Amino acid sequence: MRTRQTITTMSLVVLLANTVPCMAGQNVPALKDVFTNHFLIGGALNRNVVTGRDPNAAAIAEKHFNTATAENDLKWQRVHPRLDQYSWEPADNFVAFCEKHQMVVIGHCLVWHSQVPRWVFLDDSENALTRDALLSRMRDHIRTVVGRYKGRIKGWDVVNEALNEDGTLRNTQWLQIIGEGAENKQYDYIENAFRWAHEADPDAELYYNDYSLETSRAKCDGAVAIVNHLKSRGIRIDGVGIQLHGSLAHPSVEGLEYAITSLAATGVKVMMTELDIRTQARGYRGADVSQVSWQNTNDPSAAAAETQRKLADKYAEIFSVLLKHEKDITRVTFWGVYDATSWIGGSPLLFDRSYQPKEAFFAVVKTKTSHEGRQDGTDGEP
Ligand code: 9MR
Repeated sequence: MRTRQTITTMSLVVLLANTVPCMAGQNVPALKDVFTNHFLIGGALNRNVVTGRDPNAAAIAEKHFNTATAENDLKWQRVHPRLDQYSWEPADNFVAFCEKHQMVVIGHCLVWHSQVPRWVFLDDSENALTRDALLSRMRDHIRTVVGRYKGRIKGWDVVNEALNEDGTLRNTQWLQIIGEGAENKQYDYIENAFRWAHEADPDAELYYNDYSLETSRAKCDGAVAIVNHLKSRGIRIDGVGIQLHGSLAHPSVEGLEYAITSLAATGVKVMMTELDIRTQARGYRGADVSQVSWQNTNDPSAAAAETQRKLADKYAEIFSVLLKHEKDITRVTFWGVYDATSWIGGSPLLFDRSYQPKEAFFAVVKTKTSHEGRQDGTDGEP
């Protein structure tokens, strides 16, 4: 009886040992190893991944990523839903997961016009806060959140998506109330956010993060202006995140190279912080989730061989550019772990809905071999 039970248990172990690795794509090289001499490789993690409710996704993350970003749980609305209430558990779980798996932890994000509760900008009578009151609210939030993870979160997206497509500052409540419409104060909320983040954790890296920097030169120039402004005031900024929400048709090589080289020329690190490539040919192209609906994310051809080939080609093109500019690039983070975790629907990541590596995964790995081939004068073949 005992022997039979042992055999049954052993068969189960063998079965699981064969299933789980296969589900997590264990027989393929780990992306973090492939790019170990080039840049960190990471992903945005959601609650299911870090709490074990999606163990196959967690297995992909553990194997392939050496850095991770909280997809949502450090956003103001999630971590600080009410004036006197912080909600730490999900963010704590995220940080603990990263530490357990030796991942560089990235905090996203401190000051953003989206996913921020209404109360933040209102006083007790529901009137707009004064400039000083909003500054003090922002300072408390930054001190509390950055302070809690001092020494544990390596880098923060301090200000997220502050720019319009034409490179001017977006007319958010942060700008309206703190900037007071005066030109000389327009960068004021950004300056203060970076200053207070630095005070709260002097060792943390501080980033400005935005989308479409690789498609709009004017917007990229706006990001360059932010960096130069902060530097001219002696305020710490370590890097700029190019989110890189791409599509099968963009970015162009020229657009991506323009963004990388012009940002790097300011002396900051450049990182791809939210990489995905939407497979839908039509529909909304930006990164604002409020514009995304079932109609424009539904993609009946997502799994088609032609779509997957185009996806692989676009990823390969992007990674070739990233490797070419590797001296300026410190990190490449995918916005999700596998397709079912993506905000955008379709088939935008390297692992499909069954957790299997896609053609795009192998195309990305191959860019490394080709890059090394180019460097040592061979064609990259073994
Ligand atoms: O992927 C995120 C999605 O789950 C959220 O609903 C959404 C709103 O908070 O944010 C998504 O992530 C965004 C990121 O925080 C900032 N850049 C654009 C990303 C995609 O919308």
